[in-house]
Amino acid sequence: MRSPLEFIFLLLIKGCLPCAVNEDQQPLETYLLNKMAQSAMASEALPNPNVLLALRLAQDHSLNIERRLLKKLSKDAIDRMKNDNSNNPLTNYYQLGLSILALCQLQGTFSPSQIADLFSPDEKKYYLSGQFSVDTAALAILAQICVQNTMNDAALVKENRTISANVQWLLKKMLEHKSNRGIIGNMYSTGEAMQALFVADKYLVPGSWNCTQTLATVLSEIPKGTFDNPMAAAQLLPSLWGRTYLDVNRFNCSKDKGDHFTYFALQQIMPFASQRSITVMYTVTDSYSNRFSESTTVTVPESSVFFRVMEAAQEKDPKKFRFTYEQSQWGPYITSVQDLRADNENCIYWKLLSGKTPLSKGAGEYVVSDGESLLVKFTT
Ligand code: B12
Repeated sequence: MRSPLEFIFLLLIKGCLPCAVNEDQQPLETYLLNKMAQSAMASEALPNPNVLLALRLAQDHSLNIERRLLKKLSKDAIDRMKNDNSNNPLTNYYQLGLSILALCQLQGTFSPSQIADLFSPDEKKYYLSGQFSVDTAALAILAQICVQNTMNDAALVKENRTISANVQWLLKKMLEHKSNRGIIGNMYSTGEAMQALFVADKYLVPGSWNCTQTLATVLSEIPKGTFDNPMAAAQLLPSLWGRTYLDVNRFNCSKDKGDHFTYFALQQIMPFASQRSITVMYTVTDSYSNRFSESTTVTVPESSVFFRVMEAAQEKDPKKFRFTYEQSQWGPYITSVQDLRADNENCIYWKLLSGKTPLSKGAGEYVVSDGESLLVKFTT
């Protein structure tokens, strides 16, 4: 028998600190938190629910920033509903996971047996563009564990067993995509994957994941600017505190501070205005129905992003290189080239590549190099 004190101690370790940044690593986390909070306060920024979740899960809170963001989000949701007649169909399993997670956290009604079937092992559900999507698997685990935690009815043995089997399959697949530095999928899926591993730790094969190694690797990327995109920061931060989306309603750790968030405006480092120009090769290809393939070379200032290359090509020859985009939480999402539109429901989209390698960042963030071959490809 454990003493009550021992029990509370274990609960504290398990509930608040499964594997989290230590005092020495705190400046990295503070940098990211400030970067994200700064974006939330920028008047032109799209209000981002992931940012609000991350702020809520932080140990240091600014209730003032949270309140202002919540107000912006509510207004944005109403505006969207007024302007959108498309019913916003769910187009992938990541979104299904997100919706079920929200429903479960808000005590909505759902059928555990349908959820157990919905997330059954099936490669098609968890693959995007021919690649296993660790992000999708992570959300499916978080949603199912949330549902499982609400199932205290003894009659639900079968559903419980199915969910356990689904989660075990997803964990195995996810860990097959772990690099030897501890990255799960890629840099941008690792934060949510860590959350999934935290909540499903009872299903983990002992020794199959070294949390400290993963944490050290993602932390080492922060100074390189890898997570400077506020959405990337928001998806990573909760795992740095050892917390998850399942904690949003129930975290009440004694270390949490009410309104002591030391928000400071980050010094804006103005990028050195380079005089140098670089030349890149740019191609747009419809490899879905093979209607066109056009190439050109464009000259742009050094340190330009992919989007700048697309604009330069469009200016040079709008007939061949005209394109459209939509502003999203991750930045500009390319929706069409030469009027050929991406189709979310059928998973046909404009893919970004450098040579043959798909980019892990969007057009608004990927910095191009001299002599690089850039490709925008219409594909499934
Ligand atoms: C589903 C998905 C896709 C689908 C989207 C269409 C569909 N069928 O729904 C497809 C496969 C087409 C796709 C494409 C790309 N994606 Co994607 N995608 C996702 C995923 C798994 C879920 C997004 C989602 O549904 N969110 C929930 C809904 C409710 O929010 P939403 O804001 O409405 O979501 C929309 C946007 O996120 C947008 N979108 C999807 N991916 C990307 C990527 C970028 C850079 C932008 C600006 C927008 C965008 O499409 C979503 C659906 O409409 C995320 C994972 C994650 N952790 O966020 C990766 C993710 C956002 N994608 C990523 C990337 C890199 C891309 C590509 C740039 C890949 C490439 N080399 O071409 C392209 C975008 C190119 C372009 N045209 O601009 C990265 C972004 C990382 C970063 N730092 O920018 C993520 C985080 C995956 C990862 N771990 O690397 N994606």
